[in-house]
Amino acid sequence: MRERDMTRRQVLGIGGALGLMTATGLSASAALARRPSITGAELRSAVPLPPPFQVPLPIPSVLAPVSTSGGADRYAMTQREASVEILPGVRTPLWTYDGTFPGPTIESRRGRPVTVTHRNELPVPTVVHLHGGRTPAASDGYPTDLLLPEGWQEAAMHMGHGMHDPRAVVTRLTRDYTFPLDQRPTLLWYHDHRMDFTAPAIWRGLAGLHIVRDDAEDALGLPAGRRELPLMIADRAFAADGGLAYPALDPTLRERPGVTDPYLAGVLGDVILVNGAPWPVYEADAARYRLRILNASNARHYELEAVTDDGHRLDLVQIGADQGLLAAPVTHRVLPIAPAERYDVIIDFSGVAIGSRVRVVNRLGSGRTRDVMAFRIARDATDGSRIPRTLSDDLPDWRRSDAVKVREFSFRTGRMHGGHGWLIGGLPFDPGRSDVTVGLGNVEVWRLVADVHHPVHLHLVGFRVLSRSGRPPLPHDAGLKDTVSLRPGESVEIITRFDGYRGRYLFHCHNAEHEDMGMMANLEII
Ligand SMILES: [Cu+2]
Repeated sequence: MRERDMTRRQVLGIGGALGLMTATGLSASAALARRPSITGAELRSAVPLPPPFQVPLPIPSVLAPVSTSGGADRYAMTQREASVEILPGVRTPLWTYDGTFPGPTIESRRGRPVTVTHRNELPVPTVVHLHGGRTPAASDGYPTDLLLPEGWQEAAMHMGHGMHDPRAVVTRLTRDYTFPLDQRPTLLWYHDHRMDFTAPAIWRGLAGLHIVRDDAEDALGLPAGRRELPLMIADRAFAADGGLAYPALDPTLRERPGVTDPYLAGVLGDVILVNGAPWPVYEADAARYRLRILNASNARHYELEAVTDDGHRLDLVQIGADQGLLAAPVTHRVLPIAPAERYDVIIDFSGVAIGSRVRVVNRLGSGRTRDVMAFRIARDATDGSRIPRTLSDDLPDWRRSDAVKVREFSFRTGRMHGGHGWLIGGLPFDPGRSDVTVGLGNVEVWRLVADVHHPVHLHLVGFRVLSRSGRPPLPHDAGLKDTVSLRPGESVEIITRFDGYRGRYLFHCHNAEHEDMGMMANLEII
């Protein structure tokens, strides 16, 4: 950050969400007591927006491997600029994986390694992280392990507020990421994770899906094939020229990180995209569907409901969490989903009148952001699917007494390099600092304490939620998670075993703007 900017921010005394609350006359504690439903500020689009439920729901294409020899699959992907029609009749320049948003989906099998050769033809360095992957550190996409574009000058490389990271492994033009995928089957997603610039890079389009399957899950009889739909939900805003609006201090994303002051708590858009289409509609059979839902938004939270034309809510039967199948189904009427969380949900349209609609709405939205997408129930159908009462029997059941250590981390606003930041344990991220060192195989309990909303993500391991502010977990905390939504003022306990691989990993807030403004920490497994 440059001195001129730091001085300006000091003079304004901006404190992000808490500063804004103070400015409106609320004390921080009063504001937290009100539990604001949104952390962040909304950008308004400058182009006319289409009516809802007109654009068909796209399904991201599945990438074909370039080779499948030796028990492993190899893929190749090019990161490049592309002009894509998101709003009907409007061309939007994006940064993409292979020319599409979302990027192509990778379908893989548990325990069968996948190597993806990424080629960077974008104008800036990138980093690929497979969110939820149990991945050796060298392929986990540490934020300074940059993949440089061909012509990038080292001297111009921004390294996080002047920090130097001697452990960074930097490559040029291409890089192989290898994923063993020795893990429970689930929906993962890959996205950019570059130091200081993750939020604007994801916003511009660098996100895609990666599904892991296994024989046991295939044998359950869940809805499959056309009746299994991935749903990547993300909000965006559009500028007058059709490009994506984003309040970056440096729109080239080359040197100066950060966003303008009103957006320090997070960037929200006024257009809700599902699989890259605005408020889409899907023509469905009157049958069960398996919805693999991902919130790929930078900062927007949702509380999803499925509402019929005559106003009643359909059950959302949760069968899986971030890290795979639950032990048994959990039925919701309203499903909260924070940035980076995934929910595996069965919805049954068999009782819905043919020709009518089921709208998926966000109870936390208002105006246009209340709608997400719709299903039009187009035809009667036979349905051989089922929802077994037992879904899996391999969930870890770590006990408090297994834990060799209990740690506490605060996730709070604060000062960073003379400006506004978001801090873990009072500190902004520094790749050169060791924050947490854990012995391989150790079980620990972590207590995570929040000021505003912070969806906290651990790399490498899944965890279970033990408690929320001293009370039992919520129904949607079931199963194995890799991202937990801390609500304003809340203290959440999680438990995990740090197994898999040794090396340098991360934990961080997945409000992507918070992440870029310091809210990450190093997790060293030895
Ligand atoms: Cu956060």
